[in-house]
Amino acid sequence: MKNTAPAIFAPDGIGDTKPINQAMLDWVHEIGTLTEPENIFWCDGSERENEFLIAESLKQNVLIKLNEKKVPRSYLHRSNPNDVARVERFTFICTPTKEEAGPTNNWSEPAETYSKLHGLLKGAMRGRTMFVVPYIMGPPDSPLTKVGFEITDSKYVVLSMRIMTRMGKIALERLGNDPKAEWNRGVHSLLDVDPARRFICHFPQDNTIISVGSGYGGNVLLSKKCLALRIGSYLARKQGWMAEHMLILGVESPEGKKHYVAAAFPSACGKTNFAMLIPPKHFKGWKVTTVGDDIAWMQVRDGRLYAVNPESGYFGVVPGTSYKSNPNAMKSIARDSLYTNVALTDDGDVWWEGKDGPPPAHAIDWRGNDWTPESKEKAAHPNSRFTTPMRNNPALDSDVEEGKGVPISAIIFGGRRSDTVPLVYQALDWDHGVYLGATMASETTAAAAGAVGQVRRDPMAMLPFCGYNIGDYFQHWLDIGKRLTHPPLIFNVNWFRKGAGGKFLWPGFGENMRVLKWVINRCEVNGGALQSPLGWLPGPHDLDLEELDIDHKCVAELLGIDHGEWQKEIAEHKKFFDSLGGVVPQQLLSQRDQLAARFTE
Ligand code: GTP
Ligand code: SPV
Ligand code: MN
Repeated sequence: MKNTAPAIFAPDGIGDTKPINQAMLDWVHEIGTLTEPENIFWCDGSERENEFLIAESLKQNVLIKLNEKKVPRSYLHRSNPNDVARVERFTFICTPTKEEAGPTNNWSEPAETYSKLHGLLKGAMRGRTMFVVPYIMGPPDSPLTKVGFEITDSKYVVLSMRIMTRMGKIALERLGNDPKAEWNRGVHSLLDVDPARRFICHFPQDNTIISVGSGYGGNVLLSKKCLALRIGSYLARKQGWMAEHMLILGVESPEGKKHYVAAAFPSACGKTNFAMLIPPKHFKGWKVTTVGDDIAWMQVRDGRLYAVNPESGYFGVVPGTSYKSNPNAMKSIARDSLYTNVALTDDGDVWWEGKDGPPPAHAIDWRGNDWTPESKEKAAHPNSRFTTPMRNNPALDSDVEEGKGVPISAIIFGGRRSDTVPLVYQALDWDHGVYLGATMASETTAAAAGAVGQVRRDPMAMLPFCGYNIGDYFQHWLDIGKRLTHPPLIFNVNWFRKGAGGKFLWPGFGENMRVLKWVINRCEVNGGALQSPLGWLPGPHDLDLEELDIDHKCVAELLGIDHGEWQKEIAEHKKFFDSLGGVVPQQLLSQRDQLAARFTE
């Protein structure tokens, strides 16, 4: 096997912080015996360690240093061109039975899968360094917070984990020496980055993840989609909480009243942008703050839903990010950032499609080839990403470290739909809201390998991330509702509806504040709405469209409900539920009947 990650040799005092927990040490020993690394590097998350790893990564061309004046302390990483996104086809939930994984997951039998993966891992780290990365997910004093360890042979993974999680000593201290402590075991090896030997496997019953053959974020930062969502959702159901693919934002009115909102949009459908929204001029005195941009862990407290962000950094889509669309993201990634698969300019800066200003006359594209504005290829990969600490976000919410979480007033579902789905509407109650989530659909994006732009059902934006049977997941949502005396109101949004000319009808980005304000008004019980077959819809004067240059006709189109389109949509709901083979709770089936009936009233 080609050595894609040659060993590094650390001086004394770096890479030697061994944990004291014997169960942990035994596991590392076991994986070491299997993978036969040249040496073991025990990470402590320190500044000194980070500097050493960066220096070694530069030597091995894992990273390219960017111009210190333009983007201080920031680096470019180019992935293998065959490895630029999540691979849903090679992602498996390995529960003891197929039923537990359910109809929407790839399942494979645990013993067989372990044995296959151990075969692939045998001797896989020869000539490489095995890094042991301790981390926690969640604010240090949250009862939901989890300890994880990731073993990896990738320096890029270690450097990314230090940004994305609370990494190092904090986790060793939390783990302590209890041999029975609960912690997640993650094993990652690049192998030779061959798509034919690429598998991302989850063993929820063992709190274990094994990922091989990839170096791309969502496949290898095992804290994120693998632990915080797939294993997380499995644990959440067992333990009575929720692990969701949701951003969390705070919104404060000029009067100083604050609400928190969680929103589930599928991959590359606008979570990071919505979480960092800056209200337009007209909304003087309104303030939006970010708690999280991708994942929410939520629990019931005193009959309300409270959310924490388990992560400590953002792994965000780069293309389209500009001072016009998302100034807070631009400020966040102006330093201390890892860029993956963007273009490199001749003066050592980064560039991508949609960045402010004119394109550079010459650059090196994401594959390392010469690029000019005349080139047919994109300079940055459509799923190029930034990795940046949340501390860099000027709009970071002051309660981001609050262990009990922030109280959620509204949950918003949303997808990328060119037609059918209005800009915004509100569910009639919790169960109806669960139905909206369960039936939501979105056009596929570059965040996952495969065709782009195809409408598919993506319940609660969790299709690729639910670690167990989707029918049980729906039931869990319904059960949580029963425990809430003050449930969040539930909404559906669609920033992506297109007009006859194929152009987006809604300006989006900061202007989404107008929709958010209506949502908040509804939470405050002072927002007007009209009843429609779908639920509550803003009337022509309920949305604050002051100072927005938009046609009345556009607004009517955005809020319009086309009965023909909805007959088809309801038929698609039925088809989807039928395809799940009888696991859908009765309440949701009857929600569909009620929806269909409202159209005939
Ligand atoms: P993941 O990190 O994959 O989970 O993506 P995400 O849901 O955080 O999406 P993100 O905010 O990164 O946006 C993805 C793409 O959608 C980017 O190219 C954005 O520019 C674009 N986008 C985000 N918000 C809007 C919007 O309101 N309107 C339009 N038209 N595009 C948007
Ligand atoms: C997503 O695809 O939803 C992401 C990016 O947030 S990744 O971490 O790669 O999954
Ligand atoms: Mn995501």
